[in-house]
Amino acid sequence: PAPRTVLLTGAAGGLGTLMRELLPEYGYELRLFDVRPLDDAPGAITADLADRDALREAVRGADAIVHLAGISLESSFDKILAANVQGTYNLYEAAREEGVRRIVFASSNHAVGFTPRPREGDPLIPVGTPRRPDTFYGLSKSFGEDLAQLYWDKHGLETVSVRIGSCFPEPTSVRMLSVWMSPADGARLFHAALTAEGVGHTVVYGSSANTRLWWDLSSARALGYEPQDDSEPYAEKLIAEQGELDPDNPDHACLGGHFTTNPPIWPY
Ligand code: NAI
Ligand code: 15L
Repeated sequence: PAPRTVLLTGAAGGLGTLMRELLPEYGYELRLFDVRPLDDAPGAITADLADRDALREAVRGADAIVHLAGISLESSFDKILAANVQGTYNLYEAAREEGVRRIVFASSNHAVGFTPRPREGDPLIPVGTPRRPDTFYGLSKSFGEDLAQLYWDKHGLETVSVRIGSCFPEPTSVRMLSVWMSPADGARLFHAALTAEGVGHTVVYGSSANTRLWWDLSSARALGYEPQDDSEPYAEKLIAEQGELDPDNPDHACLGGHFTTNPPIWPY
């Protein structure tokens, strides 16, 4: 049966806020979890991924989990280790103990961020490309994908790892013309990842059907994902403001963009 009750971790974040609005349209009942209190949502669970008892209770009875919680930019190794590595392990262990069948894991393009971006005429980057994290952050997403594979092989817990590009209401940079995932396409992709049969551990890229796409969406489409959006209508304005991506600028050489050179640092 299709999952109904879905635990949404990271519900107070940017993507969590968008998905809280969009996923219920697909019939899901969301259970919200975040270390930041969600004052406008009665029943939301305020807890840290470090709190194993709280996690165990949060996952109990859930049909599936959309795991967005964690540090979403570069930070110190120790902070990434606690939130993204230990925290994701704690979540998988709680899910295994409580018999949850499937997790949709918010991986990131930064797990393969040092992959040179395709130039005109080059093939799109496949999901099987060797992982080349561009930060400790990207390294934690690479770990998450391996953890997901282990829990599938060893325990039969399914995961779709979504290497998200940039999911924001609108693209705001020329790079984002290639990696943008509209929020509506994000919800379409998460819905496909929650409902497709027999996913085992499947890795997909998460973006819209952008004209300037860098990666291969075929494993996402194989789940039933049919992206409806394209960043191209934003191209003229963004290129007029920022110029085309400079092939000689190292900030523009790889999928991960400036994460490869001067990554943004988490504020706390
Ligand atoms: P965000 O930083 O806005 O939200 C993350 C949320 O996780 C925050 O509300 C934070 O309070 C919570 N959180 C952090 N550490 C926690 C902990 N130890 N315990 C419980 N909650 C904790 O990030 P955003 O943009 O919403 O991203 C969500 C997820 O998707 C992240 O895992 C991020 O790495 C991933 N992602 C997002 C992309 C995007 O375009 N928004 C692109 C690629 C990946
Ligand atoms: C990510 O992984 C970040 O969480 C998000 O804030 C964006 O920076 C995105 O990648 C990106 O590559 O644009």
